Amino acid sequence: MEIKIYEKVMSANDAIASEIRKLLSANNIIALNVIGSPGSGKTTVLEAVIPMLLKKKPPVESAVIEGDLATAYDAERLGSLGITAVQVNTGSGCHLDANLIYKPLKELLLEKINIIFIENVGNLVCPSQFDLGENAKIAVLSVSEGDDKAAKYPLLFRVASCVVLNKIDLLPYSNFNKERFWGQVRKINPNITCFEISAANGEGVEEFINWICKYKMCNEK
Ligand SMILES: Nc1nc2c(ncn2[C@@H]2O[C@H](COP(=O)(O)OP(=O)(O)O)[C@@H](O)[C@H]2O)c(=O)[nH]1
Ligand SMILES: [Mg+2]
Repeated sequence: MEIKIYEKVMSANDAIASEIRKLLSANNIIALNVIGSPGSGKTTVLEAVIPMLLKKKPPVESAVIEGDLATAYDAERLGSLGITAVQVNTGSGCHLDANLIYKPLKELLLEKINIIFIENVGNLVCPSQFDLGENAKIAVLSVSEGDDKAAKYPLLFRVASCVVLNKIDLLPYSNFNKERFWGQVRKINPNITCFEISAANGEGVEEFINWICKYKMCNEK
């Protein structure tokens, strides 16, 4: 019985996700769903990436939908970059679903946007289960979280197209074993694209941006 209710929830979500996909495609927009634990550096990664995308020729214009239980802190941080940043507060909800982002998405000036970043609620589990109509899920994990997290929370790494290992600048101060981490990631998803970056000092960010731009080109109508 409970399984039937769950299926109904998911099919309702997937119907809206399909509408979102149509809307994005009609406007030639790529949506990237950024998923990771609270504090892994999702917002800082976007703070590093978005201005560099704007410097591309021609400029790549971004907008952001921010998911958090409470506050508009992250939308304020990213809005200060001069882009449109919409905050969605879920109250007690541990993830974004398609219904939560559909209305804010429709209200964006879609004709002016090339990429929509969706920063999901900080959580390594639930956001992976929901299709938001995005083109790709991006997993952000940081050195300070420990090198065993892919093995312990495999779902995200199974559904993500790319993993960003952030806070690489902290490696000398931690016992994080990169070989162990990447070995576990590749065991779960051999085709996943991997990056090591420091959103704080910019190391590795250019390579990640090149992937985003290539991904965008490959997925344009
Ligand atoms: N040392 C270091 N700190 C970082 C890096 N990226 C983010 N942080 C810090 O980690 C904390 C959480 O970052 P935030 O972007 O808010 O994480 P979010 O909750 O995943 O959005 C902040 O204090 C950031 O300054 C990084 O690459 N290196
Ligand atoms: Mg954040």
